[in-house]
Amino acid sequence: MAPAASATPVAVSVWIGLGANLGDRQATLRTALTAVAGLPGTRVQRISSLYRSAPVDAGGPDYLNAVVQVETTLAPHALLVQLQAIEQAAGRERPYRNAPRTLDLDILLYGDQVIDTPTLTVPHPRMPERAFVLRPLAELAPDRVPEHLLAAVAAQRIDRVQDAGWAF
Ligand code: PH2
Ligand code: MG
Ligand code: MG
Repeated sequence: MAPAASATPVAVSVWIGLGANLGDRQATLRTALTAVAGLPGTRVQRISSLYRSAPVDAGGPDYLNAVVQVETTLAPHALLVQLQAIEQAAGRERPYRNAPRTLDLDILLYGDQVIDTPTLTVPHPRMPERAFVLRPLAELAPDRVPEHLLAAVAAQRIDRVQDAGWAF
């Protein structure tokens, strides 16, 4: 039988990467998590540890990075628009590619979907070469992070931040 027109959209598990290397990085990431938790149709499932990492293919101060797993009924591009609004609210500027930033929110995985549009590519295309994505993602979704990828980025400088204040 076909679903009723008013059927509730199915919630999908989505993993979002968070990064910041300007300003009060940890405060910005916390505020961003609160904003993500408040998005329509969205529930935070788990948050990874906090990591400090050297900039990859970029300059500026060290980054703080983490990954959050949500369940959301937002469609991929609708979620992207919402995440960009949260970046804007954090004072994000885009003077050049990979410029230091107050906040970066990237959709890493949207369920099992493969998305290739001019504005959104999922899985995130540079994920496999970035320890600052793979390490926190492996905490939450080890089945999505093969060991050989972790081994390949083992030389990148990244440290888990021991900070009780990060626990939510
Ligand atoms: N983000 C980038 C480029 N380089 N390096 C680290 N360590 N962390 C990031 O979040 C990051 C980066 C572009 O989004
Ligand atoms: Mg990014
Ligand atoms: Mg981004």
